[in-house]
Amino acid sequence: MATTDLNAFGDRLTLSAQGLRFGLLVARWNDQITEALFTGARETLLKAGASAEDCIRWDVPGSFELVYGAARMQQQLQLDAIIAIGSVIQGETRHFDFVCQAVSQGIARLNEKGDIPVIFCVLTDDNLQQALDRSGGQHGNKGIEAAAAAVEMAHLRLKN
Ligand code: DLZ
Repeated sequence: MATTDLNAFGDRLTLSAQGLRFGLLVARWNDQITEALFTGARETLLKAGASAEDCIRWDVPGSFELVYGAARMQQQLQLDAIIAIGSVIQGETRHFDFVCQAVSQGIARLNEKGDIPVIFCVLTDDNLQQALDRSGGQHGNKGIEAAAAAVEMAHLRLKN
């Protein structure tokens, strides 16, 4: 499947999210983008049968803090999967590289060591247009794809 059609992942989701509990962790940096990703993810979970009460949202300042937030969610909440939502956009400094590296490696570590799967819903783009294109624009919404992955991983965890 072409990765440019992010909405198709939601269309292909056949597993039910009924009775499952999800943590949605939202970074405030580039909130125009992260709110759209959150909406896409939440609506997909609801459509798959999750209840609104079982979609628990926490906010963090930026993508760098997603790792800490996800670790606390793993420890404190009874969840079936966590979706870490962020948007990192290239600026003039090397900050982009450090944030991208920290959040991707941090979330990978949480997946290795923790019991609850953490889905990487972090856009890492060269510019705002690329982020818009992937948060409800011409390439769909990565939040939808992330929610479909969360449901699948929640089922995998329960089965294995
Ligand atoms: C500082 C910073 C910069 C420059 N850019 C972004 C960004 O594009 N996306 C994002 O989510 N966060 C950014 N941040 C903030 C860091 O993630 C973090 O919140 C701060 O460095 C404080 O630890």
